Amino acid sequence: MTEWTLAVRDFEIPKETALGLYRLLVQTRLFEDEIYYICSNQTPHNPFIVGKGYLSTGQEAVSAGAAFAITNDDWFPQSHRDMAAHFHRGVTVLEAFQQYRCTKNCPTHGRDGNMHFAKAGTNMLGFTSHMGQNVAVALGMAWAEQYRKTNRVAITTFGEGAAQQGIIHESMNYAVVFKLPVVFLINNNRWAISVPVKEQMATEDLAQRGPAYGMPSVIVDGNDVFAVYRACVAGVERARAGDGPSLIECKTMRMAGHGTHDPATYVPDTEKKAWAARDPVERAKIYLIERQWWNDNEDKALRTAIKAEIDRAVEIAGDDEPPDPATAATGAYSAEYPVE
Ligand SMILES: Cc1ncc(C[n+]2csc(CCOP(=O)(O)OP(=O)(O)O)c2C)c(N)n1
Repeated sequence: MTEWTLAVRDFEIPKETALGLYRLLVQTRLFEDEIYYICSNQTPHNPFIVGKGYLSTGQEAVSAGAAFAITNDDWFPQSHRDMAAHFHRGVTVLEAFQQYRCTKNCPTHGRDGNMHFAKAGTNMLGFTSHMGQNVAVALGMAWAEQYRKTNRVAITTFGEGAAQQGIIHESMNYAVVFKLPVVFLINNNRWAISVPVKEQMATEDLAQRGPAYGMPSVIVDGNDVFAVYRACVAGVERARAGDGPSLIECKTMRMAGHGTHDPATYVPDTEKKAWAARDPVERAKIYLIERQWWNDNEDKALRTAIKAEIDRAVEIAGDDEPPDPATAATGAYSAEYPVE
């Protein structure tokens, strides 16, 4: 009988990897807390940030765990809540603030805001706002790598709301038929803007779709960064072995509004409280402290250092200039990668 559960090994994560995951969680949380603070305090006459922030607060472990499970040569076509992956793949805190301001020196040189950006060379791909579309792009990357026999994989993240789109069904089916090296990673954060999961689908779990298409799947605690990491490693190993795609459903919770403009009053307080008790950053810290790999003093020092970096970056980004309109068409087409 075919085994439809993605085989996840319960291995001890090396100390340096575990510490790296935790540092990434703290960096992402503190950065996005600052974005939230700025958005809550800026005025239309004195805006620091262009547009809104779409934060990953409460679900950072999904992005961080996935980012650590692949190499920088692999592809990460991301969702709009993957700040952790951007940081892990080389975006600096300063560049992130500059991107939020759309200034001259930001990674897209003012061509995009904070939600759709990707820094060139990081193998992340600018997010497409039409929910679900970036998953088809992930398939394209995976297919290209399969064609070139490079052994590279793509891991792509999307929400449970996006998962209701037709293109997701087509993409999963296609990936299985052609054994594409792709990992579908769903961040089921329970709300698609104000629509709860039970109003999006009549089943409890998205993971059950995996076997329906012919690929293994697994449900993981999306607030446990180490569990997410192990599951992603399993999916990536399978993809690299040429066995095709897998589906990982991370049960988590968006602890911020849909965007910084949204107070999320539609989420019941009991639900917010229950998930606050499962905070992924705190849980990772406890894991490290239990193993005596970390202590409160080190934690304080880490947070102080990251906060100082954030403060410095806000200052520098605040002085950055707007982009030169004359450069608007520069870099729109790639001469570097002609069509084969
Ligand atoms: C095809 C499409 N329909 C509707 C929207 C409007 N929209 C933007 S975000 C969003 C909710 C997305 O929910 P989910 O995929 O669960 O991601 P989350 O924001 O919860 O991380 C919707 C409906 C859109 N961008 N694209």
